[in-house]
Amino acid sequence: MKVIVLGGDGFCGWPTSLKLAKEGHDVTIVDNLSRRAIDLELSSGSLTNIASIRDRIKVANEKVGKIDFHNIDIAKDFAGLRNLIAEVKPDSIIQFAEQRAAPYSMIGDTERRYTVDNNIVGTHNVCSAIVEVDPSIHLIHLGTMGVYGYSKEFGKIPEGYLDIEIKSTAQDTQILYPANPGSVYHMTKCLDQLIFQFYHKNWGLKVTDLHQGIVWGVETAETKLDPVLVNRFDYDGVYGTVLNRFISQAANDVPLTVYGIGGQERAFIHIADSARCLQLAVENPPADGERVRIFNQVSEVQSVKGLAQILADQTGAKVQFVDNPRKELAENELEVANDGLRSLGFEPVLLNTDLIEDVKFIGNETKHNFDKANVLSSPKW
Ligand code: NAD
Ligand code: USQ
Repeated sequence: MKVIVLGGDGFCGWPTSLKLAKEGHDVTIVDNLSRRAIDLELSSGSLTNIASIRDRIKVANEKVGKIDFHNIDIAKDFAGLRNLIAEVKPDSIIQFAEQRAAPYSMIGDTERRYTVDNNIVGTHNVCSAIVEVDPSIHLIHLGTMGVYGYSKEFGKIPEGYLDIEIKSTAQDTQILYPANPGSVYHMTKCLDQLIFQFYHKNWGLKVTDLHQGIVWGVETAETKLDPVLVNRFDYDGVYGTVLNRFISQAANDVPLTVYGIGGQERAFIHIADSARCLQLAVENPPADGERVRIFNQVSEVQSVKGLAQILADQTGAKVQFVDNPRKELAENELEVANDGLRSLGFEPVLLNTDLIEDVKFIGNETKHNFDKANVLSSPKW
């Protein structure tokens, strides 16, 4: 199949592009390299030494499969995006290209507006370009578990739609799960959902929205094929996500930074599983006329202090409880359905398996890039 991967130079997009190419799909990456620019802006960066996009593409074509690259800002260059879609004629488009860090979106006015402008306009441009060029193209969007808020208020979190009873008519129905974002970034993912509902209702746009949990790990079978293909790995207080931060901290003898009392439960998925789920979504599009399809792309639920304990047990790392810079529940219970992707063949890799390997890899390969000043760099909100 032909697949356009928007945001294909990023942490999830790069290994997904490699995986799809390895499986024989014809991949076109679109990226404006804004994430690399933010590395410079924040004076932090990937712990792994990521190659230039030019070198990545060259080696990927030699060792993995067919991958092409176009530098387009999908939020600012609508014509460029539309023309590329018309030229490539993809079966699917994967939309990773959004500003994805909650802390970054909460730094201040500039970052709040950038996150909204970039994410909402970019995602809307993709929908609009698809209906201009060919409404049968399957759009696969990366949403987030954060659209639901992380509570058990309505029981186990379903896949996008909540069963409800309307009291006045005693009617049973389903509604889009009530949005409950915890940051401007998460709010943009809630707004994306409304764009998809309308484009589906009016033009029959075929959409799969994947509400992904926190992605952890760094390497996949394909990124390991050559050092130039290595994936990025964020560890700082703005872009680093909790388990990867703990892995980098354990590898560098820094106490694990549990925010608050660590009672926050979140859903997790390994980077190789994330790429595998994208492959499943590409190869199994929704049926004609099916409503916006929503899957929870998660493997398991863990609490933050539980994760810290697993790493402490495996590596001897110390744990420190620091003031939580975020406005969020100090503790919550979370239970999440993931039947949709499982029904397509997803068999999750659970935590313990790769954890120690990742600590070793990060410890051996990246110590020279680890800067302690970037560990507690989150903004407060
Ligand atoms: P990332 O920042 O590493 O990658 C995003 C890529 O998109 C970057 O390469 C960036 O340069 C590009 N991009 C951003 N705006 C663009 C624009 N306007 N035009 C073209 N390219 C643009 O992020 P990631 O971790 O790979 O996340 C990818 C997607 O998955 C995001 O939408 C994110 O919300 C979602 N997601 C990520 C995680 C996670 O834990 N990393 C979890 C759940 C969901
Ligand atoms: N946390 C710590 N210590 C740290 C870092 C974080 O205790 O050093 C806590 C946070 O307070 C939070 C939890 O860990 O309770 C998760 O934080 P995170 O930074 O790992 O994840 P989050 O900000 O939610 O965002 C990440 C991705 C985002 C994606 C989201 C999926 O950056 O793109 O949408 O995970 S989810 O969390 O399921 O909504």
